[in-house]
Amino acid sequence: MSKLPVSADKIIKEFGPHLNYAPTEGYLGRDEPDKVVPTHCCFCGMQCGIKLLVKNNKVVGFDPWMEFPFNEGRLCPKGVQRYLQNNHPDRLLDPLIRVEGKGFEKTTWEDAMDRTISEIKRIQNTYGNDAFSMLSGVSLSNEKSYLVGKFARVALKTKNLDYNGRLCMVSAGAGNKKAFGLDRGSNNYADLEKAEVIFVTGANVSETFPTLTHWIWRARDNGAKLIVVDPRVIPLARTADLHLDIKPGTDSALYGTILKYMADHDMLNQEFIREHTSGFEQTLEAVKDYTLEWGEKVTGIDKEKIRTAAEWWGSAATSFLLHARGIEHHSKGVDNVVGCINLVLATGRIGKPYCGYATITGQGNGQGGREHGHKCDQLPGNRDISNPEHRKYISEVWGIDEKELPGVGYTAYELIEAIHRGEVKGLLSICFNPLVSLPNNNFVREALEKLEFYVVIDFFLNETARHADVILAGSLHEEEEGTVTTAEGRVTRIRQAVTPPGNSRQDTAILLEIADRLGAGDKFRYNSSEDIFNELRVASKGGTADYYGITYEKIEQNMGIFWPCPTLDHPGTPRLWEDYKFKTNDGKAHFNPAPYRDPGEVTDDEYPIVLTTGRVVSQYLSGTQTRRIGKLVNQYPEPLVEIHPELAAKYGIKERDLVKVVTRRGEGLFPANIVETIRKDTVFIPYHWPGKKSANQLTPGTLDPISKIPEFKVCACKLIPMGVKAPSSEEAAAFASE
Ligand SMILES: Nc1nc2c(c(=O)[nH]1)N[C@H]1C(S)=C(S)[C@@H](COP(=O)(O)OP(=O)(O)OC[C@H]3O[C@@H](n4cnc5c(=O)[nH]c(N)nc54)[C@H](O)[C@@H]3O)O[C@H]1N2
Ligand SMILES: Nc1nc2c(c(=O)[nH]1)N[C@H]1C(S)=C(S)[C@@H](COP(=O)(O)OP(=O)(O)OC[C@H]3O[C@@H](n4cnc5c(=O)[nH]c(N)nc54)[C@H](O)[C@@H]3O)O[C@H]1N2
Ligand code: SF4
Ligand SMILES: [Mo]
Repeated sequence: MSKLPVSADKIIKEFGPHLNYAPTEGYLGRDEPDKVVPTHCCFCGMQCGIKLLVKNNKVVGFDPWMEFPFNEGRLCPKGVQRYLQNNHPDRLLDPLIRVEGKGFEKTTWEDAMDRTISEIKRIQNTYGNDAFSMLSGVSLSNEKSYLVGKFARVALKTKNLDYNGRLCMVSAGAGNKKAFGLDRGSNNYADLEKAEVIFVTGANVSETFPTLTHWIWRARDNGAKLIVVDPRVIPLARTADLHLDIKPGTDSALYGTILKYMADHDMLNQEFIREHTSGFEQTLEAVKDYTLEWGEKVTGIDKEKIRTAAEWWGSAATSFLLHARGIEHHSKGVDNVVGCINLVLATGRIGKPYCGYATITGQGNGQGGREHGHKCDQLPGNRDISNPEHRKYISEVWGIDEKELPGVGYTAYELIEAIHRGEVKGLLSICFNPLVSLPNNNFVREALEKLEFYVVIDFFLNETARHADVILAGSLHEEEEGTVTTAEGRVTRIRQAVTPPGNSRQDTAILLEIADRLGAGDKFRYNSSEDIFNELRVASKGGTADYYGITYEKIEQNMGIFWPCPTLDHPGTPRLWEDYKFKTNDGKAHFNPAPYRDPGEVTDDEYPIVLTTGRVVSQYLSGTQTRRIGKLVNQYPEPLVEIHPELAAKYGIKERDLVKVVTRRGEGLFPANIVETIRKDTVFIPYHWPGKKSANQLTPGTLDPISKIPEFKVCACKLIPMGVKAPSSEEAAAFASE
């Protein structure tokens, strides 16, 4: 890294031509930093270790953190740019308030808080407590996630709290609870290293969890066979031994067919099934007609490929199965997850070295954030808000009467529906951008316009916040102490590198002040994040997600501790189920029947093509953070629709032609990206953009009946070629900046 001042040209290149960035002295100088803070990337569930360089209370760069055991210094394109946010010109530095006819104006904290408190009280006094709701997100630390759960129930006294993991982790969570009675990936990734077969389904690992690729490649160097299931030849599939090009929405048929084949060919671990599981007979019965021919017909995968997958999986001595949103974002998300788990249980390859199973957690704290009471039906420790014993325990920890503790509230999309029909009148959102990330967003926009009062806590003005009445300037990952739980289940320390800039405040301080001013201050007396963590430890004690034995000190000494960790002298649990004592009611792992059914919307003459949506490597979620970083924007400036050359030829579509993609809910214009790596009956659009570029204008509000996850991964569409070329990506980038 050069220590000489760099030219403005270079700065502009780094931040992108569309950002009118005035370089700060700290950045230009590249002097020795004042301090180097080892912490974690703020983005995905890998939570790679990174060292932030701080100068004059600003984050000015980074160094790799070689010692952190998971990523050993490696970072992906987002990780190496993440440091550009703390100091970013778009950063919210003051609270904003909507002034009729004028838009947003800066205001004082006192004014913003007065308005917020008086509106919360007005709405709750007029319509009842549940008419004020909260939506939250799991980029937040464990401490903040726990605090939000308590804040909604004890300070706002509302049942209506849900979180963005509802769009992400809930199918996996529900499937894992059904099968194991506990919701965590069963292994740390070190168990990949000597697995003989690695089965990756619905996970674009090289783009979405890039640093995990290394562990899979390490296994391949050791001779592992890699099976990848995806409608696209994703980068990982290019180095796979077998790629199953599945038709979106048909996963449960594939796993059922493989199970049936293994049963017919004596490839089951009968002893494990007999001793340690229940439900096998009914599960096998549900797939009794699933021949290879039937599997091929439903999934579109050549039956010989299905046979090979079943042979490899059925005969391996060690194996690891990984899945992510590709199988979970479905109205059959839970079925797909238990279908995968059935394959793991049928071989008994779990709870042993190099034998693993895991869903790959998406958001930074997607794992921890789904354990501490963020969900509408959940209390800390992954307890159940409708279970009388669980309610009693948590009420005692919180010092309230159990009768005051609200019950189950609406899930995220159902909450939007309740707002739309006028039942819920007020909303506080933190760390969530539902207008971009929820399905059918024309409907979401209508709902937001119906709110009587909407307050947002964020550090950037996201698209949903534009509909707010008050915006409270909150804090970034590196501006508060805390912990997160990585996709592996490892609880690690997030360290504060700088204080929030300008008049922005720590998220925690904002929530605590609102709680205080609503009259609940006595229940929220904390002097530090560690105080909150220590209460979380007690609240989680005895729950399935037990953090009681984890302390800040222990985390620091061990580079993280894997939960469950029930006592102070417990070392933590990197690999679950070594004792085969599952957390279900009968102590056994449960097979669950997952018979095939169609997705919520199937193709027909009017909408003949399958649309699926997802991600690209350089953008993150709704893009609020990554669409502000020039280098990441330049890498993939706008959403393209991926189309196979044969499908494109059928419509006369050429590379970068504008294509109108239409579904029953809306339409959008996207430049064509003609690629041989996608199925001929399917198109793919990444979803990181708002407004007219949003893929979620098109997606349906169909939900999984158990997890209530939206069906982002499959719907029916039609393509209308516009007969004109889209502007070049440079032109588009310049346009986007206007
Ligand atoms: N670059 C980047 N990385 C991220 C994120 C990001 O926004 N950008 N977000 C983070 C978060 S929160 C999450 S949840 C994860 C998501 O990580 P992934 O789940 O890996 O990402 P997606 O692109 O949503 O979907 C994965 C794959 O599913 C495939 N797919 C579509 N339909 C089906 C189907 O019916 N069956 C099967 N088997 N596959 C299908 C798609 O082609 C796609 O390649 O990524 C995390 N990491
Ligand atoms: N079509 C389609 N839609 C999808 C998906 C898909 O695959 N296809 N994937 C879904 C998935 S898996 C997910 S996880 C969701 C994500 O959807 P969202 O959660 O809506 O996406 P984010 O971009 O994370 O929005 C979070 C907001 O929180 C802010 N934020 C981040 N960290 C903090 C913090 O520490 N404090 C505060 N106060 N604010 C913070 C950011 O600035 C941003 O404005 O999208 C879902 N939507
Ligand atoms: S893999 Fe995830 S955590 Fe690691 S650097 Fe990339 S975005 Fe950050
Ligand atoms: Mo996610």
